[in-house]
Amino acid sequence: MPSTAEIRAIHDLPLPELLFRAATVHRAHWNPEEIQFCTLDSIKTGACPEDCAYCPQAARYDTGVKPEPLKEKARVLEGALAARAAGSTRYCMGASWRDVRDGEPFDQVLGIVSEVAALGMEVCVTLGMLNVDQARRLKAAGATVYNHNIDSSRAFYETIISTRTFDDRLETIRAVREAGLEVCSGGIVGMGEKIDDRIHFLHELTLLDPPPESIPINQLVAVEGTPLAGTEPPPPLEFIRMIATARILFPRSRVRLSAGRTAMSDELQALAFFAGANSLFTGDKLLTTPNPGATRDHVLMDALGMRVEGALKV
Ligand code: SAM
Ligand code: DTB
Ligand code: SF4
Repeated sequence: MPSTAEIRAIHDLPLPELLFRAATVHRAHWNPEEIQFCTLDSIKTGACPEDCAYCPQAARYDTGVKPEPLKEKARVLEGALAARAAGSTRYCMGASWRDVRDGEPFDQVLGIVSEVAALGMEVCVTLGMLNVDQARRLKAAGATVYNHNIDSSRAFYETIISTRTFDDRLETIRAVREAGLEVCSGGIVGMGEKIDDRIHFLHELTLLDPPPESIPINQLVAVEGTPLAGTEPPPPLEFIRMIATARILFPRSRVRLSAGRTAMSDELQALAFFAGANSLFTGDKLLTTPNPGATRDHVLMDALGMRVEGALKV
């Protein structure tokens, strides 16, 4: 495993060298002309009891997000069908829960998971903390992967979330692994963290054995009403350094260019793909905030001469 000093040395390479190395690793393991399209669906929105400083869905911040109960299955399936038609091969369903509780709502989620899986899509869910038994039930229902981000370094994490610990996050990731689900875990850049926090964040990911199959790198969407409102976005090339370093450290993982794309130019996104990002969220909305729609993303793929990976025939 690389040390934090070794990760920092990669991260700080002269940019052309960093990009060259990342692109070389990328080509050795992936088709660099293809990008996986995923679509998010917020199946239960807002009124979350947690205090994640970045999150518009935390009940304690006045962000204008309208709380909504668990979505009906038919409405989720409509969304999944539309996403599949727009080229998405993975449907990611998020709930603003602190943790999964056994009972009716979780049973409903299991029903939704099996029907989305029946559409031939990879199914990802992110429902907060869970135990091994619950992870096994999700897997049995047809889920492919569970998203649970470590968000940042252990030290910085503790300054942005107080209602659960970094170790709680790692515990859930262990449960997900034990159940045989793939792990999707990444974090957020641009919350005011230092470069060293980003290095420690990547280092924590290297300690997960095996590393996550997919690593979302989000740029903070600074939402009015959250404690992080007004935070300046990170310098664009610092964001690219994170993508490139993640690609070098995790040659076989998907690196997902996640939240924050509405604030990025086409050129910056192209650079992220060159640096090894090979997945994105498409669709008008992430969970509650705007995102470039599928039409925009198809135009981008065409302009770059790239393709959507494995779009299913409908
Ligand atoms: N409640 C569950 C949880 O916290 O694990 C699942 C949903 S939560 C919204 C999923 C992830 O979205 C968070 O872990 C965080 O990394 C990311 N996220 C939330 N708000 C964000 C924002 N404003 N900008 C960028 N990423 C954000
Ligand atoms: C991830 O890392 N990013 C996605 C997904 N996993 C669940 C969520 C981004 C949310 C951005 C803020 C919002 O739209 O509410
Ligand atoms: Fe709740 Fe997840 Fe948002 Fe934290 S990130 S406030 S747990 S929905």
